[in-house]
Amino acid sequence: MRLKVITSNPGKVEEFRREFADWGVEMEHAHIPYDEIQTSELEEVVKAGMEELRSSGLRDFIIDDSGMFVDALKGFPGVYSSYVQKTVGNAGVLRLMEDVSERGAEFRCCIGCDIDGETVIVTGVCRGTILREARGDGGFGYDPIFSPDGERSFAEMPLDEKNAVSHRGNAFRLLKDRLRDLGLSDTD
Ligand code: ITT
Repeated sequence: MRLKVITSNPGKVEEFRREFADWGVEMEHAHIPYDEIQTSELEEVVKAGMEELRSSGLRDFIIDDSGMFVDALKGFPGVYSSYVQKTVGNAGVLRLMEDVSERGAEFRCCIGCDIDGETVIVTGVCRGTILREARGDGGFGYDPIFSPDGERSFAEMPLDEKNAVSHRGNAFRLLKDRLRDLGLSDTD
């Protein structure tokens, strides 16, 4: 089985490859631009992206729209996570959180998969906290400032440990369940 992972983010491709390595699925990184519509729901972005890509004739692909939702900021940056990361970055988020004691946040990851004529859309969530300073060199994006256990940041965890608890890892597990239900897995 071969799937194109359509993203501008090589970090996501690495996570997909690692997670699907034991499934005999080959993940091919592809840069194919599609519109990310402006809405408050990740699922809506993914649905619209899948329709656009399918109507261009593309088949057997995966897209992923994710965001970090900070409780004290009423869910910001959320669907604006990409823009905020590119503009003010982790330092900007830490500045916004400087005098805030309520540090709760969650990552959400919505994955859309077109496979064998089927469309599957799943969402995974990971609760955690925003750290007081950036820590670690692994991962990408907000990984240095987000911790799922209040101790280590995602950027301080080996990839397998991040996948075991992360929003994307949780979405992977839901996706695998759905692919199994559809009889599309190489394993039981
Ligand atoms: P594509 O849309 O091209 O896939 P992107 O990096 O813009 O790539 P998103 O819109 O899904 O991806 O992500 C929004 C932001 O959240 C972006 O800055 C990411 O780096 C960040 N992000 C997504 N998943 C993350 C993760 O697992 N750890 C840390 N940051 C993450």
